[in-house]
Amino acid sequence: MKAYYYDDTEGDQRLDHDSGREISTSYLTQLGILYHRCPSVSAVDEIAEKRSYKNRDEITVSPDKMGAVYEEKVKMFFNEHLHEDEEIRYILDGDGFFDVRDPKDEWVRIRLEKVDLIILPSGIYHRFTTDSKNYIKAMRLFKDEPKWTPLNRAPDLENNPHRKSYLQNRAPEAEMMT
Ligand code: KMT
Ligand code: NI
Repeated sequence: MKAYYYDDTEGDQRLDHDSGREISTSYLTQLGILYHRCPSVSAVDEIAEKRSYKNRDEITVSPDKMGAVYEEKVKMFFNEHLHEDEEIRYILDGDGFFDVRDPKDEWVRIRLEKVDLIILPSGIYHRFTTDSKNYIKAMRLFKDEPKWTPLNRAPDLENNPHRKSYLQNRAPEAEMMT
């Protein structure tokens, strides 16, 4: 895992876009994002157990697996959105980027690779992309039913209870940093 500010330059979303401004894991925590390195699935099982995540599936995002719709899917994952539930992803193979908004509305890019597990809180604006290798395999954890309806960014969403609760619970220090 490596986190840094996105450089906001033109160019394919799958390029690194590394501004060189690095971000610590503790800053991610202030944004409400939890990161764990899980060398084995038993470490994932423990986290799942603690948070009552009973179910899981696996997704492979690659042209090989998805065929012609791959490019379309990758663009779709990159639309800025939030969910009314946590988004937990455990990377089984390959790598990819989760971008999340900081309090100044700048993009923070989180590079994930095999054995990385991330928990995005509900209500945080984010997006996902594969990198230039175009391959990631991830485990998706969910409580009862998969509930990943993306709510695309819109002014109205500031009234969404999950959005409000995220903004209220985010560490106040997060706004002072950067
Ligand atoms: C998501 O919610 O954006 C995804 O599931 C993307 C693939 S998981 C690495
Ligand atoms: Ni999402």
